[in-house]
Amino acid sequence: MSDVILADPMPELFAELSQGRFDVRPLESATDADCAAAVAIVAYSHPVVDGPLLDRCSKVKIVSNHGVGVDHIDVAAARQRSVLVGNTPGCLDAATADMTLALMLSVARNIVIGDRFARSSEFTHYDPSILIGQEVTGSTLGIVGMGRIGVEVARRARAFHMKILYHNRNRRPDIEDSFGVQFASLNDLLGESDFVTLNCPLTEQTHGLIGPAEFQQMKRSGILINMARGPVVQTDALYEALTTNQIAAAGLDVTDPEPLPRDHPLLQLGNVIIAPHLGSASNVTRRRMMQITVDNMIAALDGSPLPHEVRPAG
Ligand code: 8YV
Repeated sequence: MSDVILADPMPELFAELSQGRFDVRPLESATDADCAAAVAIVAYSHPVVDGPLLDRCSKVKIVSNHGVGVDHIDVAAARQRSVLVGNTPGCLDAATADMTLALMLSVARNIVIGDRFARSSEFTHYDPSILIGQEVTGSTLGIVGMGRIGVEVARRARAFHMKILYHNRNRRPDIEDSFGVQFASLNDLLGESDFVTLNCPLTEQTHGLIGPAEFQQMKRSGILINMARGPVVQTDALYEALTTNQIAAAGLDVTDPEPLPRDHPLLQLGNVIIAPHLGSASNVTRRRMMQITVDNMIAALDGSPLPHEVRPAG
């Protein structure tokens, strides 16, 4: 009999890359029998994997996360139960940075609203006075979170001749010279940037990082891009900032909650673009992510070191 894996993300790709070796049961609706039989959990960024779930899964050796962010996994609880945790760093940096730029450009240059207008019956003649956006080239970009993805965003922003500020837990002298970026306090970054992009992980320190005081600090013409996790931004404060001209617009790849309730007022605003968490969603990247997810899982089941192991913070 093949080993039982509790998994939800991309079942066909998982089966292909794991060569159909495993008997896969859904994680989100796992029964006690599924849990008791499982040797691994393949998680992704939503369903919570915590101590009580792991207690139901006494044979599980690894939680292999399809993605880099592990804020939904209680890594310390896994460690206490001798369960390994794996993730997929590195392979999704380019795709997520591409999406960061895509959202910046789309918000700044009215791509979504322009698309709706161009398809509508109202578009009867070319008018050079409509939908005039903000110039991206030569403007100032503030990157919050200068990890691997932040670095890739900076690399792309340089091609747009942007002045680049960054804020990070630790200063990164290694990249300040090579990428021409300048370290700034969060307040200075917010006050000076035309675009603020969030590319940090969700941690205790970044939970609710952008709230009323931070929106007050931003330029009125400022554009916020959230590529991190929804809870890094306080949703009510974001709505307030967008409706009282504290900031000009926002591009959100993630929201809190995700998805927003279908009647949430944020969904009615014309100055926000929302993507359904597409940061790493390119064909090449999703395949690489799944390959690493499978490699981590098989390594743990074979008792070998994980290609990418997550250890508890601290
Ligand atoms: C994925 C992500 O969308 O890597 C992450 O942390 O948020 C994304 O790349 C997610 O993990 C879905 O599997």
